[in-house]
Amino acid sequence: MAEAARTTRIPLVERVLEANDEVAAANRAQLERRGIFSVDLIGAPGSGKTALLEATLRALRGRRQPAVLVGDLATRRDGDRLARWCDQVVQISTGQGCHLEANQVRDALAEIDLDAVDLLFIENVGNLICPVGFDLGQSAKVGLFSTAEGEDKAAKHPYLVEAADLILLNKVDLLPYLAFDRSFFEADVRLLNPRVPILGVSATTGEGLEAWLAWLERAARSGLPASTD
Ligand SMILES: Nc1nc2c(ncn2[C@@H]2O[C@H](COP(=O)(O)OP(=O)(O)OP(=O)(O)O)[C@@H](O)[C@H]2O)c(=O)[nH]1
Ligand SMILES: [Mg+2]
Ligand SMILES: [Zn+2]
Repeated sequence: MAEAARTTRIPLVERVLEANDEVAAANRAQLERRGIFSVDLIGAPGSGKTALLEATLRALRGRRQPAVLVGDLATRRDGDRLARWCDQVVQISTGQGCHLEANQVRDALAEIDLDAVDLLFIENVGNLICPVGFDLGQSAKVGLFSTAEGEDKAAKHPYLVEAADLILLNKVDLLPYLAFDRSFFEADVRLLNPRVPILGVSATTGEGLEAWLAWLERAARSGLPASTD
């Protein structure tokens, strides 16, 4: 009995991921055809994804034509915050869903005037685990950690660190008040992903923002190898 249950369940999960991958590939093709560089921003609840995007959008005014998709289980609060800095924001309500899926991104892209966009940010649902497994069609995955979560969170979330094209450590302004050893955090990241850039930032004070913006510009210009995992 147990054996039969196992053999029926595994193919079903695989089919879900395969279907997601097909839609993600179509999203990627659509974005690449238009030359739109896209970032899937993945981080824990409260790590500062929206705050970082607010600061980023503010800095990019007049320099770029961004759009933002933001996923949340409930409320439009993040969408409302981001809409202060960007004309094209779509809030995706996931209900009980703890990650974004490619079909939600496809539907949200249909709400956007893509002719007026050259950079797309996707704020994933606050969660360090399953968003990693769902390709959305993004050009790059950015893993956002914050000092307030503790220095062990990279080691405890290896799949995000391995898949990330960039690791951001937010809330560095809080370091003087926390028992957070930045060298421990960075050593854990290095073990999992030896070449990934690690940038310390503060969405609140703006520290490190220029380095993050420079990474974005470089990645958008060179077109990072599209991340598909
Ligand atoms: N001190 C400090 N606080 C920050 C920083 N970035 C964000 N915060 C605060 O952290 C809290 C959470 O920030 P959000 O931007 O809402 O975090 P989020 O990751 O978007 O959260 P969810 O969307 O709910 O997963 C807010 O109170 C922010 O003001 C930072 O760099 N330094
Ligand atoms: Mg948010
Ligand atoms: Zn999930």
